[in-house]
Amino acid sequence: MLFRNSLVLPGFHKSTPIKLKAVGGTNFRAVPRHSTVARHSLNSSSAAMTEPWLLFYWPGIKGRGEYVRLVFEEAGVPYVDVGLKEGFQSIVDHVFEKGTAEGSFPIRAPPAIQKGDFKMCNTPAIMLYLGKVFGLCPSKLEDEAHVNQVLNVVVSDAVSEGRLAFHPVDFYATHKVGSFIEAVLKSNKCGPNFLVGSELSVADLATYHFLCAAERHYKPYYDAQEAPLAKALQSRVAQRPRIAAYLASDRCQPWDADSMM
Ligand SMILES: N[C@@H](CCC(=O)N[C@@H](CS)C(=O)NCC(=O)O)C(=O)O
Repeated sequence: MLFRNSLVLPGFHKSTPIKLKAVGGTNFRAVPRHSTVARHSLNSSSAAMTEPWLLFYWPGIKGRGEYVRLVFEEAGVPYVDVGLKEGFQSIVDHVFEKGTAEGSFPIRAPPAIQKGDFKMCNTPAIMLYLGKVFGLCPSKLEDEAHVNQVLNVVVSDAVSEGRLAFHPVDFYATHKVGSFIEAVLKSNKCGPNFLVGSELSVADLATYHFLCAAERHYKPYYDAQEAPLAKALQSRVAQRPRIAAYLASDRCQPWDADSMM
């Protein structure tokens, strides 16, 4: 695959003083497979460069963690499978107890990854990120968008909907998305006006509409969520001049009757 040539991970060939022994990956030195300058190098301190990649996922099952393991394994990059090494409780501690601790971008559920002080969760998002870092994603914007599309169809929609056949429980009640959004807003160093940074992004638009859909279709759960920052974001987005004009127009369609849409 041509796009692999852009690989990456400056500093990873150096000896790495890790506290936990990294496993997996076929070639620890390998990482720069090609000597070209990385298309997507890690935007981290040099200290973070020497930190190991950590994967947080439940031990004992493939689960969604498998998608992430496959990326590390194919890239030949060592990683610490923290759940396998330290057990189930370590995932509860790292993801749920410390996952929304102040000082870093909140994570919500496993799988999650960490390198230095950078953490993130959500399987397709992790795959796209690692794909870029490890040279497993094409560089042309439209090709990358198509990879992202496939990830979201396969690893997001299909897995979630398939999983519901086995666990037909109320999604909104169990997934506590409101508290995650609240934690993200609280963690924003630019203030709680937007989810990331100091300007509106597509993340704010998505969150706005998700909250509206939850309010519409899961009202008791929505009302029960103590998420004042998230609800304030929802109302600010609705009041943005272009969004308000759109909502008042006949371009804006009615809700579907029986889904979160
Ligand atoms: N959309 C997320 C879903 C994450 C998720 O639901 N993880 C499961 C394990 S596969 C979990 O442990 N969830 C606990 C929770 O949501 O509280 C992803 O793709 O990573």
